[in-house]
Amino acid sequence: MNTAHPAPSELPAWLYWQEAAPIDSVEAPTREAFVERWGAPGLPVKLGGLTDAWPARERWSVAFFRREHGACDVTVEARAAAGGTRSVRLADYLATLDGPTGNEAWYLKDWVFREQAPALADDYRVPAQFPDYFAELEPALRPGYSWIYIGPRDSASNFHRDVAGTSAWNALIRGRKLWLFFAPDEHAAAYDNSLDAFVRDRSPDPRLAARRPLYCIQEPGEIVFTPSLWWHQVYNLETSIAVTENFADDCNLKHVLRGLRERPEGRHTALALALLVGCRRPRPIGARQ
Ligand SMILES: O=C(O)CCC(=O)C(=O)O
Repeated sequence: MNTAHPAPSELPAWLYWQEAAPIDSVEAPTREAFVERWGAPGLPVKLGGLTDAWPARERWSVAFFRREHGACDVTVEARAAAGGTRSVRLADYLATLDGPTGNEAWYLKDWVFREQAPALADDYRVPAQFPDYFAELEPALRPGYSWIYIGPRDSASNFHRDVAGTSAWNALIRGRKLWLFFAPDEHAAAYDNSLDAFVRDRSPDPRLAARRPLYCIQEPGEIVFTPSLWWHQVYNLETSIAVTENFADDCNLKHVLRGLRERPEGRHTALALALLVGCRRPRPIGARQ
Protein backbone atom coordinates (compact mmCIF):
# COMPACT_ATOMS: atom_id res chain seq x y z
CA MET A 1 0.00 0.00 0.00
CA ASN A 2 1.35 3.40 -0.92
CA THR A 3 1.08 5.64 2.14
CA ALA A 4 3.05 8.57 0.70
CA HIS A 5 1.21 11.88 0.79
CA PRO A 6 2.20 14.79 -1.40
CA ALA A 7 4.09 17.45 0.58
CA PRO A 8 1.71 20.26 1.57
CA SER A 9 2.14 23.21 -0.76
CA GLU A 10 3.69 26.29 0.77
CA LEU A 11 1.60 28.34 -1.64
CA PRO A 12 -1.64 29.81 -0.29
CA ALA A 13 -4.60 27.68 -1.37
CA TRP A 14 -6.28 30.66 -3.09
CA LEU A 15 -3.38 31.18 -5.51
CA TYR A 16 -4.31 30.24 -9.08
CA TRP A 17 -0.87 28.76 -9.89
CA GLN A 18 -0.53 25.83 -7.50
CA GLU A 19 1.98 24.39 -10.01
CA ALA A 20 4.24 27.45 -10.09
CA ALA A 21 7.94 26.54 -10.10
CA PRO A 22 10.21 27.86 -7.35
CA ILE A 23 13.11 30.14 -8.17
CA ASP A 24 16.60 29.07 -7.07
CA SER A 25 17.47 29.63 -3.45
CA VAL A 26 21.12 29.78 -2.32
CA GLU A 27 23.28 30.85 0.58
CA ALA A 28 25.65 33.78 0.03
CA PRO A 29 27.17 33.03 -3.40
CA THR A 30 30.29 34.96 -4.43
CA ARG A 31 29.74 37.88 -6.84
CA GLU A 32 31.33 35.75 -9.59
CA ALA A 33 28.99 32.81 -8.95
CA PHE A 34 26.00 35.14 -8.71
CA VAL A 35 26.85 36.79 -12.05
CA GLU A 36 27.43 33.49 -13.82
CA ARG A 37 24.28 31.71 -12.64
CA TRP A 38 21.71 34.49 -12.20
CA GLY A 39 23.00 38.00 -12.98
CA ALA A 40 24.23 37.49 -16.56
CA PRO A 41 21.42 35.13 -17.70
CA GLY A 42 18.91 37.37 -15.90
CA LEU A 43 17.20 34.84 -13.64
CA PRO A 44 15.51 35.57 -10.30
CA VAL A 45 17.05 34.04 -7.20
CA LYS A 46 16.58 34.12 -3.44
CA LEU A 47 19.75 34.67 -1.41
CA GLY A 48 20.27 33.81 2.25
CA GLY A 49 23.09 34.71 4.59
CA LEU A 50 23.68 38.29 3.39
CA THR A 51 21.90 40.37 6.01
CA ASP A 52 22.80 38.71 9.32
CA ALA A 53 25.07 41.56 10.43
CA TRP A 54 22.71 44.40 9.45
CA PRO A 55 21.54 46.59 12.36
CA ALA A 56 18.13 46.68 10.62
CA ARG A 57 17.58 43.02 11.44
CA GLU A 58 17.57 43.88 15.15
CA ARG A 59 16.20 47.41 15.12
CA TRP A 60 13.49 47.62 12.48
CA SER A 61 10.02 46.73 13.69
CA VAL A 62 6.63 48.41 13.53
CA ALA A 63 7.26 49.77 17.05
CA PHE A 64 10.68 51.14 16.02
CA PHE A 65 9.27 53.03 13.01
CA ARG A 66 6.41 54.38 15.08
CA ARG A 67 8.73 55.58 17.85
CA GLU A 68 11.63 56.91 15.75
CA HIS A 69 10.00 58.06 12.51
CA GLY A 70 6.30 58.32 13.31
CA ALA A 71 6.19 62.02 12.46
CA CYS A 72 7.08 61.45 8.77
CA ASP A 73 4.32 62.10 6.23
CA VAL A 74 3.93 59.15 3.85
CA THR A 75 1.64 58.11 1.00
CA VAL A 76 -0.09 54.75 1.24
CA GLU A 77 -1.94 52.90 -1.49
CA ALA A 78 -5.04 50.71 -1.35
CA ARG A 79 -4.94 47.18 -2.71
CA ALA A 80 -8.13 47.78 -4.71
CA ALA A 81 -7.39 50.07 -7.64
CA ALA A 82 -10.47 52.14 -6.83
CA GLY A 83 -9.10 52.87 -3.36
CA GLY A 84 -6.38 55.18 -4.66
CA THR A 85 -3.79 56.74 -2.38
CA ARG A 86 -3.84 58.84 0.75
CA SER A 87 -1.31 60.84 2.76
CA VAL A 88 -0.91 59.98 6.43
CA ARG A 89 1.52 60.36 9.31
CA LEU A 90 3.61 57.22 9.50
CA ALA A 91 2.60 56.67 13.15
CA ASP A 92 -1.11 56.79 12.23
CA TYR A 93 -0.60 54.35 9.37
CA LEU A 94 1.38 51.91 11.51
CA ALA A 95 -1.39 51.96 14.11
CA THR A 96 -3.74 50.47 11.47
CA LEU A 97 -1.58 47.48 10.55
CA ASP A 98 -3.42 45.08 12.82
CA GLY A 99 -6.79 46.24 11.46
CA PRO A 100 -8.86 44.94 8.54
CA THR A 101 -7.09 43.13 5.73
CA GLY A 102 -8.18 41.91 2.29
CA ASN A 103 -8.98 44.62 -0.21
CA GLU A 104 -8.73 47.28 2.45
CA ALA A 105 -5.06 46.57 3.08
CA TRP A 106 -3.26 49.89 2.60
CA TYR A 107 0.37 49.59 1.59
CA LEU A 108 3.29 51.95 2.22
CA LYS A 109 5.27 51.38 -0.97
CA ASP A 110 8.26 53.13 -2.43
CA TRP A 111 8.86 55.23 0.69
CA VAL A 112 11.79 57.45 -0.27
CA PHE A 113 13.13 57.23 3.25
CA ARG A 114 16.50 58.79 2.43
CA GLU A 115 14.77 62.17 2.14
CA GLN A 116 12.93 62.01 5.46
CA ALA A 117 14.96 59.59 7.55
CA PRO A 118 18.44 59.28 5.97
CA ALA A 119 19.93 57.57 9.06
CA LEU A 120 17.97 54.43 8.15
CA ALA A 121 20.48 53.85 5.36
CA ASP A 122 23.12 53.16 8.03
CA ASP A 123 21.13 50.13 9.18
CA TYR A 124 21.95 48.01 6.12
CA ARG A 125 24.82 47.41 3.68
CA VAL A 126 24.46 46.89 -0.05
CA PRO A 127 25.64 43.29 -0.54
CA ALA A 128 28.84 42.79 -2.55
CA GLN A 129 26.81 40.77 -5.05
CA PHE A 130 25.14 44.01 -6.21
CA PRO A 131 27.76 46.64 -7.10
CA ASP A 132 25.88 49.67 -8.41
CA TYR A 133 27.12 52.09 -11.09
CA PHE A 134 24.57 54.64 -9.86
CA ALA A 135 26.48 54.88 -6.55
CA GLU A 136 29.54 56.08 -8.48
CA LEU A 137 27.76 58.99 -10.15
CA GLU A 138 27.67 62.50 -8.73
CA PRO A 139 24.85 62.66 -6.16
CA ALA A 140 22.77 64.99 -8.35
CA LEU A 141 22.77 62.42 -11.16
CA ARG A 142 21.87 59.38 -9.04
CA PRO A 143 18.28 58.34 -9.60
CA GLY A 144 17.77 57.53 -5.90
CA TYR A 145 16.16 54.13 -6.28
CA SER A 146 16.13 53.13 -2.55
CA TRP A 147 12.80 52.46 -0.90
CA ILE A 148 11.23 50.96 2.21
CA TYR A 149 8.01 48.95 1.99
CA ILE A 150 5.76 48.41 5.03
CA GLY A 151 2.44 46.65 4.68
CA PRO A 152 -0.06 44.52 6.58
CA ARG A 153 -1.06 40.96 5.79
CA ASP A 154 -2.90 40.84 2.44
CA SER A 155 -1.37 44.04 1.10
CA ALA A 156 0.29 43.64 -2.29
CA SER A 157 2.24 45.46 -4.93
CA ASN A 158 0.84 45.99 -8.42
CA PHE A 159 1.84 43.80 -11.33
CA HIS A 160 4.85 45.61 -12.77
CA ARG A 161 8.41 45.48 -14.02
CA ASP A 162 11.05 47.64 -12.48
CA VAL A 163 11.84 51.20 -13.36
CA ALA A 164 14.11 52.10 -16.30
CA GLY A 165 15.32 48.57 -17.05
CA THR A 166 17.00 48.26 -13.66
CA SER A 167 17.37 45.10 -11.57
CA ALA A 168 16.58 45.06 -7.86
CA TRP A 169 17.53 43.43 -4.61
CA ASN A 170 14.85 43.35 -1.92
CA ALA A 171 15.70 42.40 1.68
CA LEU A 172 12.90 41.33 3.97
CA ILE A 173 13.40 42.45 7.55
CA ARG A 174 10.09 41.29 9.07
CA GLY A 175 7.14 39.24 7.80
CA ARG A 176 6.71 36.91 4.83
CA LYS A 177 6.21 37.71 1.17
CA LEU A 178 4.99 35.69 -1.77
CA TRP A 179 6.61 36.67 -5.08
CA LEU A 180 5.44 35.71 -8.58
CA PHE A 181 7.69 36.24 -11.61
CA PHE A 182 6.71 36.23 -15.29
CA ALA A 183 9.62 35.94 -17.72
CA PRO A 184 10.38 38.68 -20.26
CA ASP A 185 9.58 36.40 -23.22
CA GLU A 186 7.33 36.94 -26.23
CA HIS A 187 4.21 36.87 -24.00
CA ALA A 188 5.45 39.78 -21.91
CA ALA A 189 4.72 42.20 -24.76
CA ALA A 190 1.02 41.73 -23.98
CA TYR A 191 1.32 42.49 -20.25
CA ASP A 192 0.59 45.82 -18.63
CA ASN A 193 0.41 47.26 -15.13
CA SER A 194 -3.35 46.77 -14.84
CA LEU A 195 -2.99 42.98 -14.58
CA ASP A 196 -3.43 41.32 -11.18
CA ALA A 197 -2.00 37.88 -10.45
CA PHE A 198 -3.53 37.79 -6.96
CA VAL A 199 -7.23 37.76 -7.79
CA ARG A 200 -9.29 35.36 -5.66
CA ASP A 201 -12.40 33.36 -6.54
CA ARG A 202 -11.88 33.76 -10.27
CA SER A 203 -9.19 33.10 -12.86
CA PRO A 204 -6.66 35.79 -13.57
CA ASP A 205 -6.63 37.62 -16.89
CA PRO A 206 -6.11 35.11 -19.78
CA ARG A 207 -2.80 36.82 -20.61
CA LEU A 208 -1.54 35.51 -17.27
CA ALA A 209 -3.67 32.40 -16.76
CA ALA A 210 -1.97 30.52 -19.60
CA ARG A 211 1.53 31.17 -18.19
CA ARG A 212 3.42 29.24 -15.54
CA PRO A 213 5.14 31.82 -13.35
CA LEU A 214 8.07 31.28 -11.02
CA TYR A 215 7.55 31.99 -7.35
CA CYS A 216 9.26 32.24 -4.00
CA ILE A 217 8.25 32.71 -0.41
CA GLN A 218 10.65 35.18 1.19
CA GLU A 219 11.41 34.89 4.89
CA PRO A 220 13.05 37.49 7.16
CA GLY A 221 16.70 38.05 6.32
CA GLU A 222 16.38 36.73 2.76
CA ILE A 223 17.11 38.82 -0.32
CA VAL A 224 15.21 38.41 -3.56
CA PHE A 225 16.94 39.41 -6.80
CA THR A 226 14.62 40.59 -9.58
CA PRO A 227 16.42 40.84 -12.94
CA SER A 228 15.69 43.60 -15.46
CA LEU A 229 12.46 43.33 -17.44
CA TRP A 230 10.85 40.50 -15.45
CA TRP A 231 7.21 41.23 -14.64
CA HIS A 232 6.41 40.47 -11.02
CA GLN A 233 3.95 41.00 -8.20
CA VAL A 234 4.41 40.61 -4.45
CA TYR A 235 1.90 39.70 -1.73
CA ASN A 236 2.47 40.18 1.99
CA LEU A 237 1.47 36.94 3.72
CA GLU A 238 2.20 38.66 7.05
CA THR A 239 2.85 42.24 8.13
CA SER A 240 6.12 42.96 6.37
CA ILE A 241 8.98 45.45 6.43
CA ALA A 242 11.44 45.41 3.53
CA VAL A 243 14.13 47.58 2.01
CA THR A 244 14.90 47.51 -1.69
CA GLU A 245 17.33 49.16 -4.11
CA ASN A 246 17.32 49.18 -7.88
CA PHE A 247 20.70 49.25 -9.55
CA ALA A 248 22.75 49.26 -12.73
CA ASP A 249 25.61 46.83 -13.25
CA ASP A 250 27.43 45.13 -16.13
CA CYS A 251 24.66 42.53 -16.40
CA ASN A 252 21.81 44.95 -17.05
CA LEU A 253 23.61 48.00 -18.46
CA LYS A 254 22.09 47.93 -21.95
CA HIS A 255 18.55 47.72 -20.52
CA VAL A 256 19.22 50.52 -18.05
CA LEU A 257 20.74 52.85 -20.67
CA ARG A 258 17.73 52.31 -22.90
CA GLY A 259 15.28 52.62 -20.01
CA LEU A 260 16.80 55.86 -18.71
CA ARG A 261 16.91 57.45 -22.17
CA GLU A 262 13.18 56.84 -22.52
CA ARG A 263 12.54 58.92 -19.38
CA PRO A 264 12.98 62.68 -19.73
CA GLU A 265 14.45 62.92 -16.21
CA GLY A 266 16.79 60.00 -16.93
CA ARG A 267 18.69 61.34 -19.93
CA HIS A 268 21.49 63.06 -18.00
CA THR A 269 21.93 59.98 -15.82
CA ALA A 270 22.11 57.76 -18.93
CA LEU A 271 24.82 59.98 -20.40
CA ALA A 272 26.84 60.03 -17.17
CA LEU A 273 26.50 56.26 -16.85
CA ALA A 274 27.65 55.68 -20.44
CA LEU A 275 30.68 57.93 -19.86
CA LEU A 276 31.53 56.25 -16.56
CA VAL A 277 31.41 52.77 -18.02
CA GLY A 278 33.07 53.79 -21.29
CA CYS A 279 36.05 55.29 -19.44
CA ARG A 280 36.31 52.20 -17.27
CA ARG A 281 36.43 49.63 -20.08
CA PRO A 282 39.93 48.67 -21.29
CA ARG A 283 40.71 50.07 -24.73
CA PRO A 284 41.97 47.74 -27.46
CA ILE A 285 45.76 47.90 -27.89
CA GLY A 286 46.60 50.49 -30.53
CA ALA A 287 43.44 52.51 -29.96
CA ARG A 288 43.98 56.28 -30.18
CA GLN A 289 44.54 58.09 -26.90
O1 LIG B 1 7.87 44.20 -1.67
C1 LIG B 1 6.97 44.51 -2.45
O2 LIG B 1 5.79 44.55 -2.14
C2 LIG B 1 7.25 44.84 -3.88
C3 LIG B 1 8.68 44.95 -4.21
C4 LIG B 1 8.82 45.13 -5.68
O3 LIG B 1 8.19 44.51 -6.46
C5 LIG B 1 9.72 46.10 -6.21
O4 LIG B 1 10.39 46.78 -5.44
O5 LIG B 1 9.78 46.22 -7.45
